[in-house]
Amino acid sequence: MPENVRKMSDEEPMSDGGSASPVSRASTNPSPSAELEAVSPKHPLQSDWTLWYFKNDKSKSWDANLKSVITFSTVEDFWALHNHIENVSKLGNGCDYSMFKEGVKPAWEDPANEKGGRWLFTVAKQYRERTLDTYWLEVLMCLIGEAFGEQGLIVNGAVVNIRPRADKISIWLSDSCNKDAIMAVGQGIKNRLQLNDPRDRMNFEVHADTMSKTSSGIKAKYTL
Ligand code: MGP
Repeated sequence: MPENVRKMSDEEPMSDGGSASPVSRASTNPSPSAELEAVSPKHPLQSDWTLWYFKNDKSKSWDANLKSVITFSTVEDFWALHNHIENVSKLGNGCDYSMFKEGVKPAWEDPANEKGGRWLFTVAKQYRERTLDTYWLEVLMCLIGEAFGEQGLIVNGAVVNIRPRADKISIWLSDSCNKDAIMAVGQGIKNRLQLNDPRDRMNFEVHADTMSKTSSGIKAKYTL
């Protein structure tokens, strides 16, 4: 495992109780031996990615609850990570996973996000067991596979929110004005996840609107 990839077990926020820990499914260290790596080198990704975990601890601020877990840069380390952590459907209510390009924090305030927005869709609670894990994995594969070509340069990352009413998956973009690129990414996600039912609506929301939203909610800039 490259030196910049920290082991999941090194992370302090993963070890205490409360909401489900994303590492509880792990029983062995999946990193391949040095010998195996020498014979069969790992396949580098186009970008390095960081997994983040948000733990719903009401005694702490939003920012204090958000922790980076691990950064990876190869296909093999992505799968090792995926096999190592808890499925999203098993996380506790109020928890999130985020995966963002290295150096970008999954927060509106990050300079890479502040002028951007997100494609958002909800997954009804009754589909958490059946489809949420598959949707999230497909979104992650679109990200690490840089599946949107040139238009995908505006992709910063993705977030899954586990919430009591309905779970949410969003793809965060650095831009909220370049309609062609925004629509291409949104349509790419819809196609990949086969969100073909008219009820499978995706909304593009500008982060600046989300930050200042009132209880009445916000108006989507685009829909698909
Ligand atoms: P949420 O976790 O994105 O959605 O935001 P949730 O829990 O479904 O709530 P809803 O308001 O969308 O119905 C919940 C709260 O977390 C926000 O109201 C903010 O207080 C805080 N929060 C969320 N995000 C993504 C950010 C962020 O990027 N920066 C800061 N400072 N706070 C955030």
